[in-house]
Amino acid sequence: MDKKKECTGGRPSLFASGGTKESRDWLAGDLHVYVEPWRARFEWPDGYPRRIKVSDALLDWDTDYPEYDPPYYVAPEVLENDRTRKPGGWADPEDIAAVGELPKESFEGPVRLDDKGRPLNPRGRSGIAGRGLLGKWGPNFAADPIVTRINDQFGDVEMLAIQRKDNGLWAIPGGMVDAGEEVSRTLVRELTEETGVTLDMSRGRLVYRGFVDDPRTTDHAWIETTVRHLHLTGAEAADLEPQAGSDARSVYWLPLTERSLQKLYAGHGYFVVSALAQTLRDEPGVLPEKILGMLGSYYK
Ligand code: RP5
Repeated sequence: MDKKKECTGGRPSLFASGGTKESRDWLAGDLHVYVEPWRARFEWPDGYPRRIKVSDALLDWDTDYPEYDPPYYVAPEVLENDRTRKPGGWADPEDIAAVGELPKESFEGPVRLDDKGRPLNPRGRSGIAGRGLLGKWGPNFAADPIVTRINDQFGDVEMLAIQRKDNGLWAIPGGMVDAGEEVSRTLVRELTEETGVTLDMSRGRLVYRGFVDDPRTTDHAWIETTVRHLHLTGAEAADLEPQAGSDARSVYWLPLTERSLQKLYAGHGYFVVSALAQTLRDEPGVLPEKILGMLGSYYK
């Protein structure tokens, strides 16, 4: 099934309109997601210059586009946190020659460089050059822990979600992998810092590794994440006392509906849909059959 969806008009919908009949056939197909850049092409955070709108036909770096001249932007806090100038700084130096070893490979394959030696976004032209708010040239690795439960009263599937301080959007409680940190450690650390909940995420299923449709993306810096999903029993969930912390304004057991999934930050809804679908396939009876229709309408 080709999951590449044409980026036409407004933000692409996660779910095909009109849903599907409660069939399980689609569970036999490939349940992984291919993340298309939409927010990474048409949205940008406050402080960024306006992106150049790049058509689908000119997205690919192999397509000639001599008049392409995107605005260049690197945020002051990125320059202030240059690790070669500030002890504990989390950002690369602005001078690409001073970076040292650039990643040659990422989850998206070999990292291409432009004629100035700067890494190129694996999803093509984004309409902004430089690093924006991202510290690293090239891939900025992150980790996203999905934790779900069934609401005893309503039988809905809920996710332990945080409301981000920077934009008020609900999201998976993820974060960046620190220098020298194992991603398995980041999954647990970010969950604890942002929700106050500590869980052994290595018990969870590896759902996705790759590009994130994050509005901070530029031509030369992007985010690639590792997503793990842990579904809790009622008893395990009942023991938890979530408390918002770090970059999280609030924390909440978010009921997962087409609407709440569609509205999640940086296309996180794709990761959650894939996580639930893989659980439905591999662990029959763990999730309520009533979500079949909703999930099926993504894989239609
Ligand atoms: C998203 O940004 C990732 O999926 C992850 O959830 C998050 C990491 O950035 P910060 O939360 O550290 O800003 O793209």
